[in-house]
Amino acid sequence: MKLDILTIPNPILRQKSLPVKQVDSGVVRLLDDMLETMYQANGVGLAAPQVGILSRIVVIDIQAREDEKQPLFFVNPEIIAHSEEQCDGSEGCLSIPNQFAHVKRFNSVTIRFLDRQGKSQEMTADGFLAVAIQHELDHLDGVLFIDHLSPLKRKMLLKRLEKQRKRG
Ligand code: GNR
Ligand code: NI
Repeated sequence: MKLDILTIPNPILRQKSLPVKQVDSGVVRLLDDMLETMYQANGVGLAAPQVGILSRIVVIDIQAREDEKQPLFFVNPEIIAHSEEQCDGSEGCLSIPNQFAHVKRFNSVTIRFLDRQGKSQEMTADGFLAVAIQHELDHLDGVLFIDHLSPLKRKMLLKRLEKQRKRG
């Protein structure tokens, strides 16, 4: 089932999500609904608070090709290590439509999480996957990519969003 994606300034996006107690059938259904919603919106990641659910649940698929889908499911993800080096890449967010800006992130991160079967896993990611993971984990703490910008850049981006919304 496709879910509705919340956009700023919805206050739910600013709340902290709670850990999942058990990966039960309800959580699996949410993971699948989030994946469907993300694909339909042409996103590469989606966090549960973006669909109004304050649980620590994330889906990611950075594979662009339709015939080579590589969905990743993360429940209660935590960064347990990261590189010293940082990189700078352009980011967007389905909750901040059509706005992009450069954000500094760690080059590589190691995360611990529960998979779709409820099994504890660890994974090290770099490149764009590492960026997507950090972007999604931020959502679970009510943090958006615009929070990493200078106040001036954030203000300009929000102004652009307002203008775009008024144009319809
Ligand atoms: O679709 C998305 N693209 C994207 C591009 C660069 C860095 C992060 C992302 S995640 C975003 C989808 C989204 O808003 N996830 O929370
Ligand atoms: Ni986002």
